Amino acid sequence: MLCSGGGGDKNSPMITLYGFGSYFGLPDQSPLVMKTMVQLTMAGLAFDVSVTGYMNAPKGKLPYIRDGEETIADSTFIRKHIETKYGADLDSGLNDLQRVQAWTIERMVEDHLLWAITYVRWTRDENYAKACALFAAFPQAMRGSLAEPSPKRMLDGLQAQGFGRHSEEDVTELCSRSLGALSTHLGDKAYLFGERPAGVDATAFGVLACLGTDVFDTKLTRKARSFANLMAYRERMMAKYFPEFGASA
Ligand SMILES: N[C@@H](CCC(=O)N[C@@H](CS)C(=O)NCC(=O)O)C(=O)O
Repeated sequence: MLCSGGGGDKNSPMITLYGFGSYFGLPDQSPLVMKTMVQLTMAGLAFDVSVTGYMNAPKGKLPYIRDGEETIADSTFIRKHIETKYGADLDSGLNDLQRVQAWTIERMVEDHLLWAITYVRWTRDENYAKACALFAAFPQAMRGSLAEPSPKRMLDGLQAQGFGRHSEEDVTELCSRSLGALSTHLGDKAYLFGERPAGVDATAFGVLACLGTDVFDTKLTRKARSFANLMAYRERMMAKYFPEFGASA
């Protein structure tokens, strides 16, 4: 798939973004791959998406990108790369305090709320089969040892992070605090820091896109979908960056 950044044509499409692919009505099943898709687009960079890179992921996870001779793993380092190499400041409209706030929000979303997605997909009996179907649907190039051990790795990750030790009620309560903080911060603004999206909007969108799909229906996802301004924001970001996925994703 060739994606053209909204800002135009700063480079030839020499960047390849390695993702999982489109599942569950989303541009990619991974919030962090979607984050990077949005950030590349914000930077005006054209890119190809490949779903064949998982087995070669330098840090064992996606996303990573190949930019000419360089390989950069991890969504935060990818952002640093595109800002450094292409001079694109994704927080250009933000003052110093807002930049700090944006980083704080990003950590809350990425290092806390994001785990709710893993929890919802891999610990709920009613969702586990759907999540496993994801691996079954992976292209041959992404299979190998991946299809079997990954669910276990998700559960091990949840144990290490902590959500795996809590009841669904407790995880929902913890995530409600972060969703509430995000919702209050957003208020009635179009994006987290005003009328223009900043880098952190890509992160928040990726996670809300996943929590907002009705493919995985749990107490936690219903809670997430109850934040009307966050869901409207999710739709706004989807329409802006992935119009082909429309309002129903
Ligand atoms: N800190 C990394 C985290 C990447 C990450 O957790 N990727 C997940 C998908 S959202 C993954 O590849 N999971 C598959 C696995 O662990 O096997 C980043 O920001 O890129």
